[in-house]
Amino acid sequence: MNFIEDLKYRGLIYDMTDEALLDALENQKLTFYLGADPTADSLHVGHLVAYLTAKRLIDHGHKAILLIGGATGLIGDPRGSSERELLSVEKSLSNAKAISEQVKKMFDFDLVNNYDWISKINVVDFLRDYGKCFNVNYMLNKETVQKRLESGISYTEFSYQILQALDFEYLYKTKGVTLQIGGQDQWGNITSGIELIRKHHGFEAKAYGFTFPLVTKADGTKFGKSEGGTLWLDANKTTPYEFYQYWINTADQDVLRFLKQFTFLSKEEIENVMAEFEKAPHERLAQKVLAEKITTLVHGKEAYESVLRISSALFSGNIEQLSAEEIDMGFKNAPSITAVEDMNILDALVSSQLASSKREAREFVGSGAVSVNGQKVTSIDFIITKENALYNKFSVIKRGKKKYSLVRH
Ligand code: 629
Repeated sequence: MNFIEDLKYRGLIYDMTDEALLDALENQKLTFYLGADPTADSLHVGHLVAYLTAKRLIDHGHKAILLIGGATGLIGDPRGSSERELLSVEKSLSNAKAISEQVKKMFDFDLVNNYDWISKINVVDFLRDYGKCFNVNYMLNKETVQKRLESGISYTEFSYQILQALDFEYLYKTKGVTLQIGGQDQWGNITSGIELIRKHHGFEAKAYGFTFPLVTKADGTKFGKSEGGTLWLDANKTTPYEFYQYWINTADQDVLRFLKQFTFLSKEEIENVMAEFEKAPHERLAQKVLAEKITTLVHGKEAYESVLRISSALFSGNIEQLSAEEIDMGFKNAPSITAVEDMNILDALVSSQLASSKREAREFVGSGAVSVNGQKVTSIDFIITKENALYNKFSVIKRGKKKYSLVRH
């Protein structure tokens, strides 16, 4: 299977400028770029396909430039049905720094920031050199603009496509960039850039674009969100354990598509995994492989191994095998209480929501369903103490097979 067949197999090509791109992608060494606006201090899983696709291109011999939108982030790519709130310059700068560092850890890109050239263009030059190249009717026809005509769009956001277009032209001119990639939502901005390159450099100027489809889920819910909100790539915002849980919970109907788009396994390897998986879907082999690959890529091997230890300790109840950090991570979303002094087991069960009343708590203890730090509790007078806590910090209460709460001392 050649490179293009592989991209197609993974369903990574949604729109493309022309068929000649396929030959160029297969047989030439292109310099391409991908842009990200610093709207937050971390990337999230919704960005992953873009970076993974860039990595596939790099591995095939193309050169990648990651553009951080220091300037465009201050304007706001029109999205959804309402105007974005303006980002402050300080926030944009600090976000840009955080994202650059995150990307550097994961991938091998050259980084540029469009603030470096856009902030130097004065308004007269902007209108004469760039504005003049865009017919308003052409701009109004872009899908992202169309979607906002009813609810309203400011001149600021309306101008965004010109800024992204001039980036492409700037990188074409200064760095020999001839391809821009992005998600489906970026098609209008990418084609604006190609239009501008032709206007400035003549109709024969060769520049390409392609987009990949937005990731969807079979159940119709939005990809990349869980009850805890957005799934960030920053371990301080979304723990590796939460991250892993998201992928391990992938629906059977989605898992093949995700293996293609989110891993570097070959077609043959994916087919082998799927064949095993289909023999015993309840064992979730495909989800396990997916979660392993993507957690390792984003958080590293050690974090992935920690996640496995946490999962198996939560399953077996042998919490005492975990490090303090692992307990913290594993119980982030479990009910927790802070104890300033020793605490009776019944009170702890009730206040940490594992029992609805003291009477119920007594029944749970009486039937042997309760344990603390892996030891079964046999008396309703049992006291939870800081001295007996794991790392003198945590007491983990377990009720039944799966319900946990955490007492922090
Ligand atoms: C200046 C800015 C450029 C080229 C691109 C850009 C950013 C672009 C954008 N991208 C999204 C983002 O930053 O808004 N206008 O969050 C996001 N992108 C990755 C994929 C995307 C896209 O970073 O392209 O489709 C998400 O999958 O929404 O000169």
